[in-house]
Amino acid sequence: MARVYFSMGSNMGNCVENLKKALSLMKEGGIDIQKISPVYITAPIGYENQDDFYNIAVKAETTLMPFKLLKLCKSIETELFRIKLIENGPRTIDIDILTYDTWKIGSEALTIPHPRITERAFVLYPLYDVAEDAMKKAIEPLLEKVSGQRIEKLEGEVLN
Ligand code: PH2
Ligand code: MG
Ligand code: MG
Repeated sequence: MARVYFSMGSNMGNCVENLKKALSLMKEGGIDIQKISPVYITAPIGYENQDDFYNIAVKAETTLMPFKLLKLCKSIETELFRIKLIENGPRTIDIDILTYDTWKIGSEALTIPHPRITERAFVLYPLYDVAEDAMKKAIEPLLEKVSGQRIEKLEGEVLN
């Protein structure tokens, strides 16, 4: 089994429902979900002229190898009607693999660890909530650098 951390985001349609549907399709596809972070409402980064995102992080285990896992994530995005019109633009669901055990992969289709983890509050805060101690320690000093990015916990929303 490989330990995998995911970041997920939605800012089109019913975002909480989109996250729930994606999580259930991930389970069906062979991802054993162990911990889901609270939902965070976050300011869009990269392309600003769009709605706020609903972001979460997920701690999971799977026997799927990285490129099979990527394929599953993409197929779930397609199933949830994700259409890519604008780089970093609005989407019903985005499922990003942040880490896969201690693997390092650098291909055009997949970079692991995800190259922009450290720059994004919408990744770091939810990831901190589900991370193991060593990862928490690594994240702590990074939070200060993203303190300018608006992020707010959606109280009361539990996806588990
Ligand atoms: N995803 C992006 C680009 N910008 N901004 C927020 N707040 N949340 C996201 O999930 C997000 C983003 C590219 O995948
Ligand atoms: Mg992304
Ligand atoms: Mg993506």
